[in-house]
Amino acid sequence: AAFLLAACGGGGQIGDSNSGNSAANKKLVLIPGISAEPFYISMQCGFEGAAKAAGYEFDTQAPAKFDAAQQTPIVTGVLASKPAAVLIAPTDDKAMAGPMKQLKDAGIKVVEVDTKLQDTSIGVSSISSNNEQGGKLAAETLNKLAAGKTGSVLVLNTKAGTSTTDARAKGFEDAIKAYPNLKYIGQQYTDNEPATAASKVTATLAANPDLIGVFATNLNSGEGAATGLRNAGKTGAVNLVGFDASPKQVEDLKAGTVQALIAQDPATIGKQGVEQALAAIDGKENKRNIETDLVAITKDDVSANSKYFYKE
Ligand code: T6T
Repeated sequence: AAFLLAACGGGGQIGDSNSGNSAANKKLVLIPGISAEPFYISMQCGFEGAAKAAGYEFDTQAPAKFDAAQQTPIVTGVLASKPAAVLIAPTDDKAMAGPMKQLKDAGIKVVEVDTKLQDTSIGVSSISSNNEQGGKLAAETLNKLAAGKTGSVLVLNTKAGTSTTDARAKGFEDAIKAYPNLKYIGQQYTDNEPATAASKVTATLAANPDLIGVFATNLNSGEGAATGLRNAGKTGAVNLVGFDASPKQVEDLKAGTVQALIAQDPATIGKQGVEQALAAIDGKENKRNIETDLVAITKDDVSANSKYFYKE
């Protein structure tokens, strides 16, 4: 079924569907990194709006966990349904190459949205934030928040092999060197589980009582880090810079549990993904790499940046 997502609002009626284009193959499928997650829900809104406007059928199929072993059978199932194009956020920059190549070999156009493979020969286009720049922005923001104070800073990352969060950690690591008062104590992986993020923050605080900053590289690690700081009674004492802007993250920012968020523009990623898919289907030229907006939001400018808040 190709129902427009209720969360998107404005962009059509629930139950709208463009199925029935039987003459040509006019179907697009989106495969996000994980289901029921505000970043990808917002991306789905952009995807559905653009697909509908172009007169295409659309469908979204997501794994329950951000995990290549769970995303692979979804790709295989989509392959059998032979859509004209697939927009996909690969959950691993190497492990998803095989399944995605099967799509390409079957004549299905592949567009990478958000994350991408190391192998650049499978997708016709990759659309994402400049994630390395986002990591740099996080380091600059933590430095401003520290206001000259000395202490340790931690990166809470998700899973190694995720192109986006790896790039954010790298950008952060390179940039934090410019601030000698901020001692970088390395990164810890959370497996994209908020509970793991919370316990890693608590353990790091016990081992490093001088902790003054945390950069959480995505939504789940940020939501979990906020919980960890809350549990340890360190809200506000340790500056937390998160990535993404889920309703919960924005609430935490307003409440002062989180000091800054680096927000992305997932709806535009979904929309541009459709544009690139259609270009490939129509035999037009693709833009191989497309960069979408990033913005650092603090409590002071939260209302001015509401257009960046994600849907859920
Ligand atoms: O940060 C986004 C996305 O950009 C990343 O690739 C995976 O995590 C998120 O979906 C947020 O959970």
